[in-house]
Amino acid sequence: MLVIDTPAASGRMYLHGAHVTAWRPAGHEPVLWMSGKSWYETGKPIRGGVPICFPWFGPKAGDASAPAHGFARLKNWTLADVTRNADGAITVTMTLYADDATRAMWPHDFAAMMRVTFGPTLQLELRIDNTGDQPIHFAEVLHTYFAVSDVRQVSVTGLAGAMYHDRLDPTGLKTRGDQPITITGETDRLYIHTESACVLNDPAGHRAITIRKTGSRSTVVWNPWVNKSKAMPDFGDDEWPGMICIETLNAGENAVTLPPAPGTAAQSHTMAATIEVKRL
Ligand code: TA6
Repeated sequence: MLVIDTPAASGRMYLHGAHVTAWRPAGHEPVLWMSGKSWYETGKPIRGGVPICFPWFGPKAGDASAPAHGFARLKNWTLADVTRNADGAITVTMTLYADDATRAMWPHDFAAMMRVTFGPTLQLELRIDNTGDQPIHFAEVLHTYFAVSDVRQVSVTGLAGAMYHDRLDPTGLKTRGDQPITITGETDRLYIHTESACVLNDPAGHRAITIRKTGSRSTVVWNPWVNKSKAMPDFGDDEWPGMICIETLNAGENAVTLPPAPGTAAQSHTMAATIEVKRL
């Protein structure tokens, strides 16, 4: 685990899953949520912060034995670089390459790079290179958990008019109305064809969190509420009011197809999110 502690911000990032588990810009309360029941074990995902889901999202189609949300968050990544920037922010780069274990689950060669800048904003960048000789098709998720005062009092703007899959009511695509999203029960929606920034308004927490993104055409909004929380052993039964996931991703209709580039520099795709906190 890397511990970042500078006048600009503090943070934590594990080699396990290249998993950011904390970010606290100067003058603010912690921005990312972590479960008090999280596992920190080989082969298990950390619960909270910014899990990286790759190369699939949710269960793997046709393989119930495969880990949910892919293998990236379960692998030990390699620390490639740590840099202090002119503004005092710290940039950490970690890498992951295909190996026999990943190829057994997903028969492709790839190089993944996760670059995170801990400063007055949190900058998350996931780059995937196709280092093989076949096209690759994948989903990728920065599955970010945000700490809120009370999820029943927050609202999310930025997704007005967006189409979405409602995991709780898979009767087909729905379209978001113009009203801000509020959470009144278990919520699990994949918004597609949207590049919009989202704003998480937390008036009781006296702050608004803005999530801007590039290279991402999908957004997920998730809160497990009561029953799903009880069903997750690494999620406290009474923790759900304190969190909401607003995830930056490419999945479903927006999954990525990356052609090979034999003999030249690999074809690559980069998805990035920048998180900023404003006091209300
Ligand atoms: O992104 C929302 C979601 O797909 C939910 O359906 C829920 O499964 C959540 O991810 C957490 O998944 P995990 O495998 O980390 O428990």
